Amino acid sequence: MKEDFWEYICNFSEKLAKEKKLTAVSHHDADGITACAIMVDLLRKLGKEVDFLILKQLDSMSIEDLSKINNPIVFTDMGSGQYTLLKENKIKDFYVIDHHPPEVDHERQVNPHFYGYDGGRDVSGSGMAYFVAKSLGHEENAHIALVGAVGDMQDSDGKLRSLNRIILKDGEKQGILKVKHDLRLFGRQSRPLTQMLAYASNPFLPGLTGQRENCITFLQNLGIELKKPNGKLKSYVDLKFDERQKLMSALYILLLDAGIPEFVIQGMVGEVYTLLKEEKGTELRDSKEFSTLLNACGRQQKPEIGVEVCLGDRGDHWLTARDILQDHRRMLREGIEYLKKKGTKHMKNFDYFDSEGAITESIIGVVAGMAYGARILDPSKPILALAQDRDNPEYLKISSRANWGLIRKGIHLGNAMKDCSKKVNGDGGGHDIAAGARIPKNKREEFLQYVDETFKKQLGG
Ligand SMILES: [Mn+2]
Repeated sequence: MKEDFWEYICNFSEKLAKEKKLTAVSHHDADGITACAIMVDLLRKLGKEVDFLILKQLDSMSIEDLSKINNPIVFTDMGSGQYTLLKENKIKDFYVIDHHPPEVDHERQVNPHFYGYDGGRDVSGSGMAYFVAKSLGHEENAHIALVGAVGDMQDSDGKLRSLNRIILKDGEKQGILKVKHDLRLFGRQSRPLTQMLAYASNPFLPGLTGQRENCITFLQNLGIELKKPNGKLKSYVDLKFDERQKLMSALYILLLDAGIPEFVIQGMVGEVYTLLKEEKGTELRDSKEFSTLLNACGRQQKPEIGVEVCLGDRGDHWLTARDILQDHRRMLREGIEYLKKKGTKHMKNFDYFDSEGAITESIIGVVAGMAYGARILDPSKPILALAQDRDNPEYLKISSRANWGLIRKGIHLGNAMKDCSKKVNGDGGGHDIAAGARIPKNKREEFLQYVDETFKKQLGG
């Protein structure tokens, strides 16, 4: 790490450590939940009085809850982009540990952007919380920080880099993390082999995804036993080295034959991070599955359960978290079924579907993303998914998704959502490939028209 950045973190931590009582406030995704847990654990170990609060987002609505807090707040994975909002609402006593693009520089904030690091790839919110903890002598949550980085998909091109790499090395040194080059399909720990293949969506496996019978034949043809000697179904991690090799090359050939671009196939193999202190065959053993469990807790409005699991609870909270994950998966399956049945509506430059209350706003973006991966949606156009706003029935929540092919042609969903929502008195924004908006219900048609025109312009038409 750059020396001046480390020095800056140490100075920041010194100030933070002088407080007696703090409230940690964080974001409801895997990165936010892990960041919060790292902060709570640190402050407890330093003998502070600490409680925590997880928010869906820090905006003009949620900020009201914060004005009731009488002690200093420490924001993690949020706060850098909301400096004006905090000031306007007279929130004065706060610290910010974040990796999102900052509005302003101030001495009670740590943010990697000021030191030339990329908050999208080099370090996550949980990573920044980890470095604050490390500067105060606590390195024991490297594995939790890594789960946050993976949750923010900072390993999406096959490996973690830069500051994330330092965290990984710290964890390896302590014997709590192991990195391996291996198949990166979801469910390598906790799902039976056939399920891992049948539920694969990143990448979509032609002929296997969604087709359990085919998966069984596929594995049998490779001479891979589906069951362990004790009769239980095997997971990927139960396979021997040569079986893994066989399966990987068979999948590689399958995708090549189906004309899937080489770079997509390469993303299927890469670094996987194992949490060595966790029980084998559980979601907690694999960083990707762990982060999915936490995201499920957040999306199902029970992020506190995720925080407790990160803090080490393997009793009631852990059991609840597993139930939440099951519910979450069922809701996603039902969402996809609903979408399949209902189909999409077409504009010139995008497709859209209105869930009309059948899919909740908290998972509709995930459903759209999965349906894209599984080719249920036309990959040649962006998709907009409409859902009822949870907090205000007069509003619609819009989730939009695109893919790399569309980005290369000029599509930028974040810009489109931001500009078009503003025109109808809503708000919105996000990344090029995934973005969202919130608009008044009665402006729906107008908004869709604006978006169509904006995409046309983006595509150079
Ligand atoms: Mn984050």
